[in-house]
Amino acid sequence: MRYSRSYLLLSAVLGLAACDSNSTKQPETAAATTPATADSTKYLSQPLVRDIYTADPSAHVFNGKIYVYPSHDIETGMPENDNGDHFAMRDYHILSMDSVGGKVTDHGVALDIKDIPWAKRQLWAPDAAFKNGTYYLYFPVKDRQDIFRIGVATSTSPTGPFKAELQPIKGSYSIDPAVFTDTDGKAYMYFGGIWGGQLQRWRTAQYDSTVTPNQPAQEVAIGPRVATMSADMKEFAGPVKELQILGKDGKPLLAGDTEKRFFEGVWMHKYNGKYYLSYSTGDTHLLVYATGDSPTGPFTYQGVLMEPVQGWTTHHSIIEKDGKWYIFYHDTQLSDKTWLRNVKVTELKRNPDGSIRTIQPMKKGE
Ligand code: FUB
Repeated sequence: MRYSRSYLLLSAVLGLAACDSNSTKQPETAAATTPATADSTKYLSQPLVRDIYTADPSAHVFNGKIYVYPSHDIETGMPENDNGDHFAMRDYHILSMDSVGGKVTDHGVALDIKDIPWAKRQLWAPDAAFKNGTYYLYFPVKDRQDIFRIGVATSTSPTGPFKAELQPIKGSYSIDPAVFTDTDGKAYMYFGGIWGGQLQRWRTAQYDSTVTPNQPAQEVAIGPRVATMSADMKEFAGPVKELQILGKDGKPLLAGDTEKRFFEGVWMHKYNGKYYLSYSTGDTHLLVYATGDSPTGPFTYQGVLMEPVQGWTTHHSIIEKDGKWYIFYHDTQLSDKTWLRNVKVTELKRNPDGSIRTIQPMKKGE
């Protein structure tokens, strides 16, 4: 992910020195750091929690209850750069609620980076799954070579604590895992993110750190990856494949089509037998979606799901609860800082043909 503009300058001007990178104290004062000028009425939805900073919400309904698996943003004082080094998260907290709009519980630390034997830094956007009495937490984190890999941890409770496997998932790379279990019981992991998410460095089976983030505009855009999960949900059962996303003209989206092409934060849901692949366009700040007839595509671009939020970009998930559909996402309402985000939820509405109505996360006139 990202990528600075004004914050690079601001950090330099303010001389933001590195503070204790292990500290988890500072974010606990999120509400207190809300900018004095913040006008909560300009946002479509309000933060789900205010005592910690949270981002990248992957929501699931387990046993009739909503669980949200977010990143836990913290202030580490790392200068902002295009690698996303300032997103130096160190643990996960899981949130739960009986219904949207109900009381939200923060269940405390569910997994700490110090308990992942192979991890070096940056616990980014996680996801979760449930199978045969076990809950699985999937997480991207940089290994000792500073290469993002995806790990898995298990628990008998949806809120943890989770115990990490000793090695990352074999053959995994890049960021933003999203695990989707189809109606036939087959599970798939979707993943990937360009720029700081390193996906462009995996053009071949070998990691190549020399590949620059920006792809030539005329090339076919790099696609998100998918792999089927093994029966125990801890490994890939088959090869990792690149997903094809086509324009309405049937041709693959190009790298220069930055308002439509995949950047990061993929999610899959199924509605009326169709597969909806949604993702962030990153540097153009949109959430968009494409549909297909199979969980592995090809997918055809359909349109914008959500207009830009306050903050550099957002990251989302989509669930159904009690006959309604909801989208969880984040913005920077509480801090106005790109690396200190807060998760939110709003209803997702469809047209009779199944197309999704575009959500405007800031109220009109703002
Ligand atoms: O939270 C770190 C990264 O920011 C995520 O992995 C991306 O999707 C973006 O939200």
